[in-house]
Amino acid sequence: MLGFNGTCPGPEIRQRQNDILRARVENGLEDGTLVHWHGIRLPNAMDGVNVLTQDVIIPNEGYEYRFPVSGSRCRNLLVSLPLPFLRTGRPRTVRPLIVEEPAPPDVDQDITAILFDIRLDDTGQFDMEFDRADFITAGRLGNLMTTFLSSEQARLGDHIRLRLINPTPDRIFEIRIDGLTGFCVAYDGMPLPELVSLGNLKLAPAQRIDIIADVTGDVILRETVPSGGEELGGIMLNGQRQIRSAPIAPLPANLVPAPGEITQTADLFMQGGAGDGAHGGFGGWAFNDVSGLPNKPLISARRDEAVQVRMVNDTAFPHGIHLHGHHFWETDQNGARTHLRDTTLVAPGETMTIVCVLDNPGAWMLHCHMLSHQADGMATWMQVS
Ligand SMILES: [Cu+2]
Repeated sequence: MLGFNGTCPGPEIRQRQNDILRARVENGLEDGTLVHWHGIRLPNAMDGVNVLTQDVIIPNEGYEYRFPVSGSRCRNLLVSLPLPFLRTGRPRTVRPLIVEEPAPPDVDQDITAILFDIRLDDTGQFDMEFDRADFITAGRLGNLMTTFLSSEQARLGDHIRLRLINPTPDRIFEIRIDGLTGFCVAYDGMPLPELVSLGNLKLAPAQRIDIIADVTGDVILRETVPSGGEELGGIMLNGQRQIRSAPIAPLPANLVPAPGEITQTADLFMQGGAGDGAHGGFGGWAFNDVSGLPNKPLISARRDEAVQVRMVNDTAFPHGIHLHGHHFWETDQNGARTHLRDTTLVAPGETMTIVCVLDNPGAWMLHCHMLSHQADGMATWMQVS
């Protein structure tokens, strides 16, 4: 397997909002690699995307990433992903990067929960087999699911923050959490203006959910679909504290510019997959009849333009579409803006229109975050000048 600093997932990085993050990457792999700082609003040159922003770091060479995290704009809970990956069947690896608020909410424990999905062979080793069929269906799903929790003990009555991250290549997690009474307070690092109840939770690859809740029993994460309750990990009770009655409040909002008049609209037709015909380009998946990064961007915008992308999923599989360097609004059927996210899950047959203020200059990837689909061509980009 690949790892950061000897482990997978790698050790957590914690930064305060507005701090400068400096990360010296030494490539000890046999292949070129990069680090992408998913969900962080950063200068384009630091985005870690081969072709668009940076050449790969070759074996035995290093590179220093350096950027502020990130004005008052970004409070993202996120993962970093070395590329390239997958065409060889090898996974990329991840580590959490937690960006703390200047005045974080008062909790007894701040726990990171990394959902994990891996395919092992019959000897228990990482399965290196490359199966073409995975890439043109739901992706390279594993046969072992678990959760890496930064703490596995809590007291009855503890007031905790739980940061759920789905850094898996292709697995959509549908889960519920027993033993917690509380609310979702942020999606993809963006505070929710209103608290959302803790029911069934769904996380596409690369999505994150922040929860603030009281511990009312053993905290067990369970898969709801498809298994109907398989245990993914837990936080066990080891005592009791006096239950406090402090209400849970929404986190203070991040400063994201509200969109003015929409100046450009683009359609993004998702195509390909098993059973579909061929499309232009190299792979089994395509956007707008091009598989792989097109020469021209989907949208070329001047800085601060508000744009809209209508994403049409005519394929037989769900896709989690991610835009780099920005967050965007999902919209409902009436066109009203709903949640700010950086990755949106679009079900088969569904159309999702997103609205985004393109206020970060550079060339930014827009791609399916099912990494098997991305590796097989489901990627485009936006140019902001
Ligand atoms: Cu996809």
